[in-house]
Amino acid sequence: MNNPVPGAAEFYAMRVVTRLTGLSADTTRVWERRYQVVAPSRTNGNTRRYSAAEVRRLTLLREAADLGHKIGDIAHLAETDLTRLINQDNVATLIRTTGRQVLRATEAYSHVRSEYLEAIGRYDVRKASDIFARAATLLSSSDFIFKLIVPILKEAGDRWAADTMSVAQEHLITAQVRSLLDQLMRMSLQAPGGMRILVATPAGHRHEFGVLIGALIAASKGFETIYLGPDVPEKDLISAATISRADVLLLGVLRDMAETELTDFTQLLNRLSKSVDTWLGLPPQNLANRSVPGIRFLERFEDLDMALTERMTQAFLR
Ligand code: B12
Repeated sequence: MNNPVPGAAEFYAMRVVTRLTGLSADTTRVWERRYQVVAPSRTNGNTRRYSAAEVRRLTLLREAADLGHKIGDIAHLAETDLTRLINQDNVATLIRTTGRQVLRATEAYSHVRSEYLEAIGRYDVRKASDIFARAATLLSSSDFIFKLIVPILKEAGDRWAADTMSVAQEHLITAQVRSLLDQLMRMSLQAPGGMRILVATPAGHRHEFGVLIGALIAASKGFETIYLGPDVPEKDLISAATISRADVLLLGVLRDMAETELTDFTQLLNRLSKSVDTWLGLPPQNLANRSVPGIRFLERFEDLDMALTERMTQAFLR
């Protein structure tokens, strides 16, 4: 075939497509041949190359098919209709899987959250990760993060503070959320050359849940997210940002700092702002100096969501 050879950076080979969409190569080819769901370009050697939009479409079709729709019935649907169909079914299925037909969606979420925390309480790691995996496939990423993960981490924090959750159980949850982040990153349709965000807490700050949630939000919005974890020294933050050519460094702090530590922290932020666009997530009552030039302060996850959208729009318009 003499189609223009797509640039390697924008088009995906079958082996990448199967990983991103969760479809086998055979199914992808059958859907293409019988239902013309996508029309990939070909290289000079006649090998298929799929665009990011085609990968997204195949992923949506796979999700809808997993929810019980026949491919013949959905193959012609536009992306927006497919997304609507999947979201409607997700809530319906979530409610059904809880076994209570009349359960309202909010109650279904709280049921799933307690099921998860009970499994963690029994150290039933398999059950707990099954619950996450099921919810992750059934829900939109934003519902999954804001209605399940954020409240679970907050509840875990409260239980830990009330001594009803052990350090080991807290570590289990953290490990599961990290692994979710990995999966989200692998599934994300981030095109090479897209926005990259580094996420960490600075040295001396071990509260990790806030930045983990931040990392999940960024990954779900398509940012290439590099999660460095808690307690990262300044020189590592700077070199990681430089070497990875990150667009944004997202930090988070939770605990208060004494006066000298606050002064040092302001200086750290000053230095970081000269190397990379730095954002800091923190509680509203935290005494950190909010007037450091070049630093963006975020007190709620919604603020982060908005900042990420703004950053994507700027990059798009540039
Ligand atoms: C879990 C926990 C720990 C765990 C952390 C485990 C981990 N892997 O993260 C461990 C055991 C390590 C720990 C240690 C300590 N902890 Co602690 N910890 C907590 C706990 C129970 C939950 C915190 C949490 O993760 N919440 C989840 C976050 C996401 O929820 P949130 O705070 O409501 O977040 C909101 C905002 O703050 C903001 N936000 C927060 N982070 C981010 C990040 C981004 C990117 C964005 C956009 C927004 C954002 O947005 C959220 C929505 O509005 C809290 C008590 C509590 N119930 O909150 C104490 C708490 C935070 N810890 C506290 C303290 C004092 C400590 C220690 C000093 C205790 C000690 N004596 O050793 C050490 C300090 C460690 C260190 N050097 O940093 C205090 C802090 C008090 C203060 N005002 O300074 C708290 C409040 C407990 C208390 N009431 O005294 N802790």
